[in-house]
Amino acid sequence: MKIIAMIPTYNEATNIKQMIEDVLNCGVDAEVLIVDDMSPDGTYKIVEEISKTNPKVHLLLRKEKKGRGYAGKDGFKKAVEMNAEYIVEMDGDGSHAPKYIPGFLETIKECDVVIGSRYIEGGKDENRTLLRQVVSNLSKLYLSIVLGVKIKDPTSGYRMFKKEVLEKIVGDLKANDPFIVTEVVYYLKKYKFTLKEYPIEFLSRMSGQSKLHPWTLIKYLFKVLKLKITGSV
Ligand SMILES: Nc1nc2c(ncn2[C@@H]2O[C@H](COP(=O)(O)OP(=O)(O)OP(=O)(O)O)[C@@H](O)[C@H]2O)c(=O)[nH]1
Ligand SMILES: [Mg+2]
Repeated sequence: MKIIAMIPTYNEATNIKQMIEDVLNCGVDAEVLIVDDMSPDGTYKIVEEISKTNPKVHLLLRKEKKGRGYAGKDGFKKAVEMNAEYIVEMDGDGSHAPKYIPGFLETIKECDVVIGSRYIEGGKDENRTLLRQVVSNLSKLYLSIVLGVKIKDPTSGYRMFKKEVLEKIVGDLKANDPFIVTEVVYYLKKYKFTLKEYPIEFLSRMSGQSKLHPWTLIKYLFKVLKLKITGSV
């Protein structure tokens, strides 16, 4: 059984080594696929170095059409090509602790997709900035109203997919930015895949810079509407 942790990275040089080690030691036999957009801080060089001696560590270096969305789509495609049975999507900044992967794996036996959830019993959000709390809660409400999504944590980017799910949806994905997280939820609902939420404690990024800008949040609201009305981002 092949499990691949697909991690998009941009300027995560200070976090990536620890992330890779934590995935490799998470308690199940998982491989790591880092999808980097030529990070100026040299994240990919660190990964390249590790991959030379560890066959479980892979680097997908992207040189064109940079962005979290395109990187995610390419990473999903690559993981499917590598014939992973289960694909875990997670951030490379330490927010998504790999220790939950065994729990995801247990849970996915009963569904198609497991969502790491901050907002169910046992889950927690360490991100104490008021802006992030408000954004998460408003997006949740907004998504349930506009898209009819009933997930408690629909904006979580820490998820495990069965390969068949990604094979079905990957061709539909068009988002160039973090909106891909919501776009995926839209298609999961459209194709009626079964979901389960698994409690996670979301940690603040270990170090490095956030790439989230307020403008992204405003655009987000419009993108959800567009997705609903036109069926595509
Ligand atoms: N390949 C690639 N990865 C990206 C890009 N933008 C962000 N990422 C990665 O996507 C993951 C999520 O991005 P973050 O910057 O942590 O976004 P966030 O979690 O909303 O914000 P903070 O945690 O507050 O910084 C991280 O692993 C980033 O390094 C990009 O343009 N290309
Ligand atoms: Mg983050």
